[in-house]
Amino acid sequence: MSALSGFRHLTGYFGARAQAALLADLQAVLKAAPLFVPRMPRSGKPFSVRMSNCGTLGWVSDQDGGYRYQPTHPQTGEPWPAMPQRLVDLWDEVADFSHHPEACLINYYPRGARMGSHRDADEADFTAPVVSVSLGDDAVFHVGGRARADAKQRVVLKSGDVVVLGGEARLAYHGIDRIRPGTSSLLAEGGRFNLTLRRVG
Ligand code: MD3
Ligand code: FE
Repeated sequence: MSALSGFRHLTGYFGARAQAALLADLQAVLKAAPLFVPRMPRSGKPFSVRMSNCGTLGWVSDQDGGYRYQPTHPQTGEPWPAMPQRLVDLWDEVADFSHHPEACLINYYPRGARMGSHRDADEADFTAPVVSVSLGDDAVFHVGGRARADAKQRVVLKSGDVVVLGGEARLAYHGIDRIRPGTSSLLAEGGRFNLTLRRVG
């Protein structure tokens, strides 16, 4: 499907029962590490996406400190909860990498949320892939190339889909254009979760 090397879209990787099990894992994580509102460096403008993390490191952003990984939740000050075994197993199945992920960034998209085009460059080690899991409503995702102006392709990410971003795709511009409300019944509250497993390096 993709001309971009290293982009793998595994549609329907998790079936209904596995999605429900992942959601239960996720709810336990969020009880210990509640979703927070990340803010843009300098401007302090809030993201429309809500975030949390599990694993030994988590990605955070605020007005004063900017984008970074840190071992604790920005509001509770507690260490991030451990990564659920089901996610470590997924990494072992699809990542083809010699070390386990350190971070799992949890993004929650309420109705109307989006994520502008960006590259993930806050990690030191770009040889490791990023592995993404979608849960809940469909998302219209775009992925381009290493330059912001490169042609983009659009892909619909559905609940249970896994995307592996390695090789060239690891440094490609990408984002979420919109969520399609009412397309999944997995989340009682609607919206969409995306989990990204990462090596920070
Ligand atoms: C392509 N998340 O957390 S997941 C992010 O659906 C992020 O929440 C989106 O972009 C989401 O940074 C997209 C798929 C994804 C994740 C990481 C990538 C695509 C990527 C890294 C490099 C290239
Ligand atoms: Fe990203």
